[in-house]
Amino acid sequence: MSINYGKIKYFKTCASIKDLPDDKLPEIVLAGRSNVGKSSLVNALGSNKKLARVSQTPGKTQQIIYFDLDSQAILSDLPGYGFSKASKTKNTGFSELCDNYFRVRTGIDLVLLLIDIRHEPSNDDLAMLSFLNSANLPYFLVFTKCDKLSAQQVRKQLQMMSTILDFAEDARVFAVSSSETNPQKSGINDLKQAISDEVCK
Ligand SMILES: Nc1nc2c(ncn2[C@@H]2O[C@H](COP(=O)(O)OP(=O)(O)O)[C@@H](O)[C@H]2O)c(=O)[nH]1
Ligand SMILES: [Mg+2]
Repeated sequence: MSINYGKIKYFKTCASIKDLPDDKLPEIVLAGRSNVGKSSLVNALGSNKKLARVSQTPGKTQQIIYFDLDSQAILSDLPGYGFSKASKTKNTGFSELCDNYFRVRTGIDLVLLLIDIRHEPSNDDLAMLSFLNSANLPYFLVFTKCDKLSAQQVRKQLQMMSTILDFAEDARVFAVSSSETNPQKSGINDLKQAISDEVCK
């Protein structure tokens, strides 16, 4: 079995931990700072720029937005961490909703941790990665906005990232572009295949 990405549909929006959907289907979670490109990635995966709202204003959404992936999995777009000072919990940089999510949601099959290829990872990114390592959650590292750099710069940044980020040796790493103006959407097909392999195995 593999996922037909033409069949991604909007499913549900949740503003509180209380009304999460049931977790019968495998779940893929998108995590990363506000503005890193989570919504754009949903649209790139589905080749449909209207699926998820791409925002010009960082940190606005404090909601979890669910998409149905061909009735084979659900994809959860978590609120971005790092901007929403008002809802920060004391001990972590995550928004409360994002933080609580990983506590209550026990059946997560895969986390896509998105990091902007151009910038050094933030403390929140490091905290998130360290959490994923300690919780033993399967994850892919997805470096976004690669169209903003040359291929050579992308390679250089990936090398820099590998010295800063403590990721598992066998962790899968993707360098993608979800830009609407970049018809190649580089890296997206590899990522689609890898998600499908991971979730449908
Ligand atoms: N050039 C380029 N811009 C991107 C890419 N992904 C996202 N963006 C832009 O980054 C901004 C934030 O994107 P969005 O998907 O809303 O990020 P989110 O807050 O993580 O959901 C928007 O202006 C997007 O157009 C990409 O791969 N390439
Ligand atoms: Mg978004």
